[in-house]
Amino acid sequence: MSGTFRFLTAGESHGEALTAVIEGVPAGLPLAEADINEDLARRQRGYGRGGRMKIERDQAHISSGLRWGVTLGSPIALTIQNRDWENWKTTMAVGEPPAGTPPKAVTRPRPGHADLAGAMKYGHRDIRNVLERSSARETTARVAVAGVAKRLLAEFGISILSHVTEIGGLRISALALPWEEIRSRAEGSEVRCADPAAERAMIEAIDDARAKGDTLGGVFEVVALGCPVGLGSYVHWDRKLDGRLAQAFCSIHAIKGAELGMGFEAARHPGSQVHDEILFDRDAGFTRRTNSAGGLEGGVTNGQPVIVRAVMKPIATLRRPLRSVDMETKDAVEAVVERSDVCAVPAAGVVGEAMMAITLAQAFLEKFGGDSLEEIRRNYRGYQDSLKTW
Ligand code: EPS
Repeated sequence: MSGTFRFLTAGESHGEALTAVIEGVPAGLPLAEADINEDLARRQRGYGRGGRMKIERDQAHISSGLRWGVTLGSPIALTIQNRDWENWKTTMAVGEPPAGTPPKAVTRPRPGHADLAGAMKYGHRDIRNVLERSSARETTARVAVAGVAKRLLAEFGISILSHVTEIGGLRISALALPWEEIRSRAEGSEVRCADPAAERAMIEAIDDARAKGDTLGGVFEVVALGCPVGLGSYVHWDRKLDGRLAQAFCSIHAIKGAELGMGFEAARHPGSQVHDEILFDRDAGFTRRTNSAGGLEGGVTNGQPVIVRAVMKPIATLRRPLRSVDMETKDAVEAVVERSDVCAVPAAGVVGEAMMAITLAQAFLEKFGGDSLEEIRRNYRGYQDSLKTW
């Protein structure tokens, strides 16, 4: 929420709509709802999703901060309707409780979900009051916000891609491919995986988990191309960009860890095999032989692609539920079964792109910020020119 590009989201999973307000978008940025809607559609796809995605057709409606397709510098408000709301109007009414017998309270918490801790924290006797907001449906609003961040970054040649590297313990082989090839393969894959052999195995594993009433997690990788040197800082813990990215990724639902560049693998090699040797070329300037650092040294971007991988745990709603305890009766029971996905790792990759875009847009505006796109462009150009004579 902090930083130069700030946003808040609101909305329950089966409420009327998701809403976001974004503050800090410069004036003069061309922006259309279509810039946002493409990523909303990408987030809805992916083999392993459940029935809900057949109902929703997520589309952002922008209601402020734009005039004639260009940002004004004022807050941008956007809304995404929940089509499923039609089926939940009574259960999720914001006004008076429904007449007659109310919908039964949810009292059987799911292990791995926010259900029990959330209910105890907020004093809710009906877990529905927790699960509606803790649902990953909220990521729809984040992806919409990131559509604006991505639009801004694109003005400066920064683009973001993602691909799935592991589902249910099945990993891709090493891919010695250009990033653009990985991007286009992932976009053409039902599990957003660039390795066709692994893709087939992942799809089988998802089918198998579905048949068993189980769920699967995995790992996705997000890569930002075209970042200038110097986003983030080494001078304070809360300005280090690697720390900020880790926080942003771990804030995504069901994410249990994030690694940067070589990540945990760096622990298994000596320094001589980990650090990226520095080269100089008259035309290209400073370059690196490798990118184990994932584009970040000392919490600062170094001009290489910024690479983050995140691990998503298997979804907590199991069709063959785990044991739990009824919050009211304290009886041993099976956890509640809500309609859900078998595997949402492909979708989580798109959400990862969103958190990368938002975090980079914040860092970008801290370094080059101005009230208008033109002002930012001047700041950016001046800095880039200064580096040429470095
Ligand atoms: C979710 C449960 C499912 C998922 C949902 C996340 O929703 P429902 O209970 O309506 O079937 O589909 O994800 C989304 C709605 C979405 O847009 O990603 C949960 O409990 O977290």
